[in-house]
Amino acid sequence: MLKGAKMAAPTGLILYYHPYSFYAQKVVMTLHEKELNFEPIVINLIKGEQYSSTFLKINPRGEVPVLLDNGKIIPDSARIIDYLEDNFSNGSVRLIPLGKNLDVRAKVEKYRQMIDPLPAGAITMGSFFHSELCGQQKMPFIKPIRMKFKDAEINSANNLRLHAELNPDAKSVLLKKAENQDKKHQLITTKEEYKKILDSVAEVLEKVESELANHDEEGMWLCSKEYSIADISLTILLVRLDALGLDSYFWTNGKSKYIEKYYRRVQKRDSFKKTIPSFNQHMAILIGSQTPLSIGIGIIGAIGIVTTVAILFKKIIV
Ligand SMILES: N[C@@H](CCC(=O)N[C@@H](CS)C(=O)NCC(=O)O)C(=O)O
Repeated sequence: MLKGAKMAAPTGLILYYHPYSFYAQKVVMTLHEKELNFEPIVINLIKGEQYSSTFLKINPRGEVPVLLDNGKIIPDSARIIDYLEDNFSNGSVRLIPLGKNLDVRAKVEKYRQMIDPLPAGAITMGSFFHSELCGQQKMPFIKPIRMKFKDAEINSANNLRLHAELNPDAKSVLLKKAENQDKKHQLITTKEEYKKILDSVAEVLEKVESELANHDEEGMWLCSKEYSIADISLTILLVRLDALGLDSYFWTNGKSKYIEKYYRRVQKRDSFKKTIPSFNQHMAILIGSQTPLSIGIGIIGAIGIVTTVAILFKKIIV
């Protein structure tokens, strides 16, 4: 049994996740929006637990999120969200409006199809190689973490090939992933290519801004008065861009004032507060994520992070 695994909550749902995972955040927010109990199990991506042979048996891709419903394994955020919507909507909130308004439903699907394909991993990792394009990076992407992720990105393809040799059952999946990783690395480390990725985000956000600007009713979210699955995609995208310091690239300082307003509003939702770690939670996660080696180097490592965080605190949390 994986470390931290406990008995399932009454729904029988168990979620393997990490609080910083972009894709896991979408699922966590969906679960909270639908007010579904679940047992969260953290797979420590910073320590590389996703490639433990135990976890690779659950998901040979070595990725979170993965949902377990009474033993049934469902990987991939989009599949999980659809599964929850299809199987857990009786008596709980629907995030894809059904029935009466086909236009709304089509719009939700349209925005989901537009936002979800944006490459969150490439956007995130690329920002660590082109910090001149970013403004103030925020939690959790403080300097020691950015350096750690950058190193992990540089070593990722080799690491995948190593785990492929060690885990014959996951070998072909991991080798394919390593091949894709090589291509991704090439793209994100080339500034012109990374800018093209940001252009594709800008294109989507322009459509979102004009949708929000054209709402003629009060209290509208992206597609309707009900917060939908398309809103979850948009919310988590904005959270990530903001944390990477790309908010100033895309929407702050009057660049996209409807998105700016939307982002302020969505942060007040309960599900947002339960999904996106608070400052104290960040501290606990970052300290808890130290590898045995850095703990071996001494408590200095932890103190270093706490101090860095404390120094950055005033700059970051404004
Ligand atoms: N298509 C998958 C992507 C999942 C994914 O890329 N998860 C990342 C975290 S955001 C991960 O687990 N990465 C660990 C790794 O690849 O080593 C989904 O939508 O769930």
